[in-house]
Amino acid sequence: MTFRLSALCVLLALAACKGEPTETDSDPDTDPDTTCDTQVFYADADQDGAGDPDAMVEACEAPTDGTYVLVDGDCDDADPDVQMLTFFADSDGDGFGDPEDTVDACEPPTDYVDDDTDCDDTDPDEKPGPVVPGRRSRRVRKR
Ligand SMILES: [Ca+2]
Ligand SMILES: [Ca+2]
Ligand SMILES: [Ca+2]
Ligand SMILES: [Ca+2]
Repeated sequence: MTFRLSALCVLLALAACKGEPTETDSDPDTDPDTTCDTQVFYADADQDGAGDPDAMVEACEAPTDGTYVLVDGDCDDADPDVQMLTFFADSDGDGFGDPEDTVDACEPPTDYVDDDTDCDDTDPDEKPGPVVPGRRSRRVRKR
């Protein structure tokens, strides 16, 4: 009699256990689909080695439909000759840039232009173009 009751208890316990939801399948730590380290890939349509920052994909492995790379920074992903563009500082604001002071970017930063022909970037009056009559250039002044 005692044995039968014990067996019944075991059966009831098993039945109750079966009804409980199993947590292992929904646990993100043990789910094989999320155990890889995702990386950000950038589409490299012109295959110059630099990706388009506007066409990024987050995945475990590089997508197979097209060329993807791990580095971005391609300002023009349709032209393999163009990656970053070079801009020149225009400190005096005359619209002409200093060839000695450059920065690589896709868009010109504040006070930078895509011109490198300013002969004196501290003087807005010193710039390429017709020489103002009667004005003496500082660059030819020598001791
Ligand atoms: Ca590219
Ligand atoms: Ca390019
Ligand atoms: Ca300038
Ligand atoms: Ca100038």
